[in-house]
Amino acid sequence: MNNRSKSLFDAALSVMPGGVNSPVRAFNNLRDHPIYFTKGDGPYLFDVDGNRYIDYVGSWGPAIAGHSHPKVVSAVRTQLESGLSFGAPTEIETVLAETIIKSVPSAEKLRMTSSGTEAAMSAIRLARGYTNRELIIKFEGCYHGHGDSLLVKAGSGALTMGVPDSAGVPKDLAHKTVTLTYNDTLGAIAAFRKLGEGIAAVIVEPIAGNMGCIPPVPEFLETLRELTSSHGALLIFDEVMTGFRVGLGGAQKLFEVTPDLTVLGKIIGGGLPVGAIAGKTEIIDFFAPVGPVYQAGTLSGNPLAMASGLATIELVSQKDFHKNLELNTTKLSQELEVLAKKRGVDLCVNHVCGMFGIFFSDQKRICNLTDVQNCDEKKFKLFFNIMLENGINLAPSRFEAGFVSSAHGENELEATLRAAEKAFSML
Ligand code: KE4
Repeated sequence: MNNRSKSLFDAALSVMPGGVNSPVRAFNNLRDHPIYFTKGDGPYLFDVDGNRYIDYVGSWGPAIAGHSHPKVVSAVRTQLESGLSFGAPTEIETVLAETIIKSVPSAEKLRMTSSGTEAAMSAIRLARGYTNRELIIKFEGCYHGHGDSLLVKAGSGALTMGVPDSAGVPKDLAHKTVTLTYNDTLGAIAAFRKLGEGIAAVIVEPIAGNMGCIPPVPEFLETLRELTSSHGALLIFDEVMTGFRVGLGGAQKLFEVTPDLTVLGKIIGGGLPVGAIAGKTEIIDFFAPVGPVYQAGTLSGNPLAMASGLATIELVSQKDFHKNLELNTTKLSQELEVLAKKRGVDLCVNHVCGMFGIFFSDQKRICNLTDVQNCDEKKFKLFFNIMLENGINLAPSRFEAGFVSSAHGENELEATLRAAEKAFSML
């Protein structure tokens, strides 16, 4: 039972829009109220009614070493003893920057922020300032935080100016963003043929994690790299989700495609507020106070977040960390498909190291937002609720990815598959 979650949500509804501080947490169209958690421990979350769940949200990615990892908690506690925030340079922010730069191929310098949104919107401003151009290309189904230039959907014609994807986004600004179809390599070529010299940057999730989990098709990222290089535009990889998740060097290392700028977040803060824009020195130095592109933040490089991020990156840097994560993510994904098939349920589970996407569909490959929208929403809703009632906490939206941590072991995978078997038999 979740009586206390329900009453807490009722109270929250009177003081916060939708009772939440981020829309996806509201369980909209899924359940009459979200679950309130009080504690995380390794692969588990515990709710206010004392129920335990195997967690595949992982705070949307940061908890890659499991919740409340002792080494992360101890690093934050030590930093805490010295104070929370000084609004001044600290050694630890340089140490984290050096650590990130060592791993991420595109990173020569970086600027810290307090969220992925801030990092993405600052990267857009940087690209526009560096190239002295205004057009941005993004892809439908990719999410780069809620900066105005990135809350834009495709206009009426494929290559026309974007239209706001949220109230409050000025039309004139939305017109400067062109939204294409993810994995549509030919569409990207056509866009550059038509708009080329006006394009400041292409921003893309190299593995899309905001419409389930959708890997790039062969040549998609490579073509974006060629097009941006040959037209004087910048290529920005939004690795807020994939950075340090799919490997130490992120998706850019996995696919051997090096962008000009990389947006980071989540894991590099280990659960505390963080974001970063990394890239070539020549570009990053366009940020104030060196260059003309203004960018700032009271808590940017906050020592607590730096301590948490550094401890987390040290954990993911351990030998075979990502190899083991990949093995478990593959096992879970493949077994889910086998169990679903046995029960006559059409299921496709896309996965890359540490992340997966569940699609109720007979389509063999889910490659873009339209494919995802064509999946069975009713089945997802039923599956999500049966899994929750059986102690498995999945992402509360079919447009979100699931996350496996290093704390998820044989027992947790088996328990998850048993619950899934039960759920498939009830769909
Ligand atoms: P934040 O501003 O939420 O730190 O980061 C925005 C962001 C940027 N880029 C990518 C690829 C992201 O996935 C995100 C945020 N991810 C969502 C989950 N899909 C966060 C969950 C939420 O919005 O509550």
